[in-house]
Amino acid sequence: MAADYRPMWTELGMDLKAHDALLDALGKAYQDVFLSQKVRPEGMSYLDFVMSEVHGLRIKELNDARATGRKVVGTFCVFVPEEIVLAADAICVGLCAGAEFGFEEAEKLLPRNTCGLIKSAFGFKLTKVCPYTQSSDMVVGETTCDGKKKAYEIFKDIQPNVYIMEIPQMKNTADRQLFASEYWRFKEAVEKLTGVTITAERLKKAIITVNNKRKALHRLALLRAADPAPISGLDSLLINQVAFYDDPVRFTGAINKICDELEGRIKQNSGVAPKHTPRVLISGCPMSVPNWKLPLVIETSGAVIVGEESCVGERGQRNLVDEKPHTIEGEMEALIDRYFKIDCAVFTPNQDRTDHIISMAKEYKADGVIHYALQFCSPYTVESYLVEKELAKHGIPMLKIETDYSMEDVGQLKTRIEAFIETFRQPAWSH
Ligand code: BJ8
Repeated sequence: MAADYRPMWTELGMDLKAHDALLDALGKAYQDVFLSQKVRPEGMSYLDFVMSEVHGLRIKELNDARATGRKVVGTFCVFVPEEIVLAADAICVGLCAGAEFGFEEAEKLLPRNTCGLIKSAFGFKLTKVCPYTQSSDMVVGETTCDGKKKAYEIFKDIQPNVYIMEIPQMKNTADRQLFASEYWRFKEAVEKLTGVTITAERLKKAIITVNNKRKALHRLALLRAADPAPISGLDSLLINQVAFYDDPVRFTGAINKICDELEGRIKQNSGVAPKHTPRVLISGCPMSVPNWKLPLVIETSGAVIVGEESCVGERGQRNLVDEKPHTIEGEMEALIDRYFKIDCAVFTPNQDRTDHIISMAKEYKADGVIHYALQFCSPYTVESYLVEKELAKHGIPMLKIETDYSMEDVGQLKTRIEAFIETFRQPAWSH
């Protein structure tokens, strides 16, 4: 980090000693996981910079904005509409955490058998190491899985201004009505927080900004259909992770530049791994920074990841908001339409998700799917049975992985993943 941010972190109420330990671990992991990769696209230097300043410059930007009266809204789920936040001139940041940090503290408030994502969010808050949570003027929780829904009741004790948004569990007409009313209620809450009235013009601008970000991410996703793959799954995941923190306009520009570079690579038939390298699609729970364990194991076991069916990936970013309406009612309807399509495993039934996994596997020419569920995550572990059954009908092999944030099972994972990859590796003579 270029500057001394310690006074800023102190002002945010952070524990500098614990934070130093976290940054130290994060820096080492980043070096080992990302900077050691070969033939990375040059454009990834933007992501390296963002990550080196993820607790520095970006936090300064947030707090400079707050000093001028703008607000920061922290979120844990892709059901929270970023467009509404942006339309009120506020800033939206993701707060999910992907490290086993502060678990001991978290387990004083939560049962041990709570998923790592929830425990990590609590751990980061309780040990005062997350400058994003500390900078949030409002934190939005949602009634998705039972773990999150109940944990927010406790989170309210340790974080000011937690707002709960109700998300239905089915997709019938009555559910959509509830969903729509919750979006209108959220709009009002954001207006109250910011003192800004969200006009049709403001919302239109925000819709276009977020659509442009999604278009850039989708452009990147489509380029990964090429063989050889022009970018690693690790770098693509990192891009999807940073999408939750960075300024959306700046981020979109940087990702489009990476895509230009990748198009050049594809024309030259060059990539990050040789042609015919086994191709894997990951599907399941979201992976937040610095949860890079599984992709690292996969890509150091002889395969390349060509897509992520995940909220930190295509499930979270696909489908654009219709830009045609120009009344506030029409724009809100368009937003609700887009978000109501998200096929999270908390919904029942959830056939759309399986259909999407199959279409992604075909589009990105994946040889197999690795289904990733965080330990103790009922929605995704239970749904994996039906996903596997459907994929089998289409001749797509699937490996189920259930793991957590610890590194203890890396050896065991590697053995299982290598064996899975071997089942579809093409013999060299067949190329
Ligand atoms: S829309 S996937 S971001 S809820 S891993 S906390 S489900 S027990 S994260 Fe999610 Fe929104 Fe759905 Fe996406 Fe619960 Fe499972 Fe933990 Fe999870």
